[in-house]
This record gives sequence, C-alpha cells and structure tokens, in this order.
Amino acid sequence: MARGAFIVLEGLDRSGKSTQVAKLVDRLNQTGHKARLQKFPDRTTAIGKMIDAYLQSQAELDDRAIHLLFSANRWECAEAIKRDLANGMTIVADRYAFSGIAFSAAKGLPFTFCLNPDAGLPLPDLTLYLTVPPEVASTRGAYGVERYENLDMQTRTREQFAAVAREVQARHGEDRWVQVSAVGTIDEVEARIWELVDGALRRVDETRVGELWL
Ligand code: Z5A
Ligand code: MG
Repeated sequence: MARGAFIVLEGLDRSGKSTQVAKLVDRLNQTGHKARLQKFPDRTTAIGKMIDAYLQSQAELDDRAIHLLFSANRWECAEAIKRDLANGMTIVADRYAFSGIAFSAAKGLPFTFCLNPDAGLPLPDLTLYLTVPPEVASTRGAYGVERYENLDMQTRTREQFAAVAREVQARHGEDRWVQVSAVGTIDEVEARIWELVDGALRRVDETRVGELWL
C-alpha cells in the first residue's frame, strides 16, 4: 500500500490557510484519497491548553519556554502522523514547525535556537506558503485580539519566513517549499493549490517519510 502524503500550509495571518486546508481535506476525501486535518497548535492537549492561554494573554511565559511548548505540541503528535502516513492517510497540516521558527525568530530569539527543537520531526513532502500583500490581508477583517496579531509582528515574521524558505530548500530540496499567491477568490486559490498537491501525491509513493532538518 502506498503511504500518504504530508502536506503543510503555511503563511501569514489571514492568508487563508484554515479555509484552504479544510477545502483540500474535503477534496482529497472526495477523490478517493484518505485524508485528515492536523492543526498546529493543537489546542486540545494539555500542552495545547497552555499555548492557548498564552496566545490569549491569559498567561505569561518566557519566550524560550513558549517556543519549546509549541515544539513539544508537535512532538506529541509526531507518532500519530507517522503511523497514519504509513497507513496510507494523507495529512494536511494548518501551520507546522516553520511558523514556530518564524514567529519566535521575529521576537528576537536566535534562528538556530528556534530551529533545533523540531529536528527529527516528520518532514513534510510539500509545504505551500500562501502569500498575500498586507493591503489585501487588511481587507479580510481587522486584526484579532490574540498575541502577534499586529502589523509590526507580521512584517518581521514575513522576513523570517523568507529565511525559513531558504533553509528548507537548501537542506531538503527546492520542490519541498512552494510559494502560492493567495490573492484572488477562494476558488481561484484552491485551484492553484490543487494543481501543486496533485503533483506531490504522484511523487510520494517511492519515498519514505524524511526527518526535518536532518
Ligand atoms: N504560532 C507560533 O508562534 N509558533 C508555532 O509553532 C505555531 C504557531 C504553530 C495562532 O495560530 C498563532 O500561533 C499564530 C502563529 C503562532 N499567531 N499569529 N498571528 P493559528 O493558526 O491558530 O491562527 P489563526 O488565527 O487560525 O490563523 P490566521 O493566520 O489568522 O488565518 P488563516 O487561517 O490564514 O486564514 P482563514 O481563517 O482561512 O481566513 C481569514 C479570513 O479571510 C476569513 O474570514 C476567510 O473567510 C477570509 N478569506 C480566506 N480566503 C479568502 C480569499 N481568497 N478571499 C477573500 N477572503 C478570504
Ligand atoms: Mg487559521
């Protein structure tokens, strides 16, 4: 049996990740694949509840401590991701380790410190980075009340995502990280994503799941 594909959607605020992840999982399941959604942070676990309290400013945590909690939240899901991939299930993740690095590095933590705790996690077969100019994002509603939802933090995070993209492509190959314009209607963006995912699904059969940064 062919293994499933591990596909990640990344991007700044309101680039449409959650919208597109839901559509992609539906479309995969309708076209004869088995697929499920994996959201990061997963706010349902004990660690996820600490992260949720932090994001809602109900708890204060040291920058390094919260960074490690985001990573631990991925590690507690890693075995299930690997098992499901091996059983032929395609996983579509709404954010992953790349958000972890970009947001923490944007706060000023050293890039290598941000990268290291995730080394060895399941390596996505394809990461789609949804890009949307700030002026388009601002038409999709005002910034919310959560931490990081402000223009200054988003600008610095955008710069760090560019460094993350270079790192992924240098270590794991150019085709693992693909930038996708999220400008246009939801259906137009969905069509762009589907074309790229369709190509990735054809490629995964022969390869085992890799390890991030290793
Ligand atoms: N974080 C971190 O620091 N470290 C980590 O390791 C991880 C995360 C994993 C919470 O993430 C925060 O955690 C986040 C990063 C940090 N902080 N920030 N900022 P989250 O994933 O829970 O955040 P979110 O609030 O769910 O996602 P989002 O970025 O704000 O939105 P989105 O998922 O990209 O967009 P959306 O919800 O699909 O769409 C937004 C709106 O636009 C909605 O009304 C849609 O109907 C509309 N939309 C979507 N597409 C379109 C198009 N094409 N046209 C017009 N309107 C559209
Ligand atoms: Mg979202």
